[in-house]
Amino acid sequence: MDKYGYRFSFGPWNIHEGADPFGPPVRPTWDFEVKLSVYKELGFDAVQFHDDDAVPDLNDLSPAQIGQQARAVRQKLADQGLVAEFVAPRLWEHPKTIDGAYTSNNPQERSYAIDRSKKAADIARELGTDLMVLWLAREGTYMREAKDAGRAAHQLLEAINTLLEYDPDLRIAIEPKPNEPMDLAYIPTMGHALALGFQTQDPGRVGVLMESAHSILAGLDPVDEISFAMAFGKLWGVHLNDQNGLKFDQDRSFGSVDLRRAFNQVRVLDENRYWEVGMVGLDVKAVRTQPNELATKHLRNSLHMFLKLLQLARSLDREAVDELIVARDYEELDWLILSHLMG
Ligand code: XUL
Ligand code: MN
Repeated sequence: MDKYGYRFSFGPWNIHEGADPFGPPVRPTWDFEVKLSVYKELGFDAVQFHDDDAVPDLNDLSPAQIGQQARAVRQKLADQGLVAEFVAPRLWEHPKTIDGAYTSNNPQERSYAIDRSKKAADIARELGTDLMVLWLAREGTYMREAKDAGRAAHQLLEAINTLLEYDPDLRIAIEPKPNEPMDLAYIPTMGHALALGFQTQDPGRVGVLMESAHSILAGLDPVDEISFAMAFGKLWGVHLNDQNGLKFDQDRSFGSVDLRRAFNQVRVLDENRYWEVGMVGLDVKAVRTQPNELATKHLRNSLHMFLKLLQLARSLDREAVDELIVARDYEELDWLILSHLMG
């Protein structure tokens, strides 16, 4: 399979048991090793990690034990010809993160979040990646009066500065999302994430990760979110997927809801030579109805969709597009794109 220089990744959570807020798992859990064994055959090159995907129960382990376990995971990756793309601290499940992590109203809980993130940075180093992704799951409010958004912005800044100081080689990509689990999140869009990054003590080491579903949930077009971040050289990761309107975060297969929007995401990534800066991450989940033995098809479909849309992006008649733009004949442009997509 020719991947045109692009590298593809997903996380162990993308092979999922199918639980939702109203029902238990419907598929058995796959061992981590079994998950690793399907990456290559599906065409993937790299693994995305939460800190505890790599080192389960890390809160109960000493730094030496964490190091040892992370090194063992690195070996398992190497055995499969895989690498780690990033590590993300999981700051949303522990009782100390009920009221937020870096922005909790409780100072001990804020320190827990920082300590946990430092451990995630250590794991990233052991896994051989310099990239940390920060999805700020619980930084936000259910009750507007419970926290102060200005103070929260400074707390987030301080947390990122602390991590940049802790590991001088670390790069941090902030993954914005407007809601879920929070009612209102503090870093809902690319603009918020970039503004925060530019204020840090080492802006050259802070970028963003764009997830299609998150942009759509914010009422924005992922295509413009990608272009905005790439205009400043800040798009260091993507979570391509799809989303059917303003409802729960669906993580649908890439391109399965809006083909034209998916085409344009691939087109702008390719026009900006994304293959030189980052991997194509696919944060997709099989729908709950999918039988266990067929529960990797969403990954296969998403990767193939990217490659098919890449061919369409590269075979688009650019001269014809430019002529229509000059003529301001945008209706004909509309038709040209639709005809190109329909083949
Ligand atoms: C949550 C989400 C996460 C992050 C990684 O919506 O997208 O999977 O991508 O922590
Ligand atoms: Mn994501």
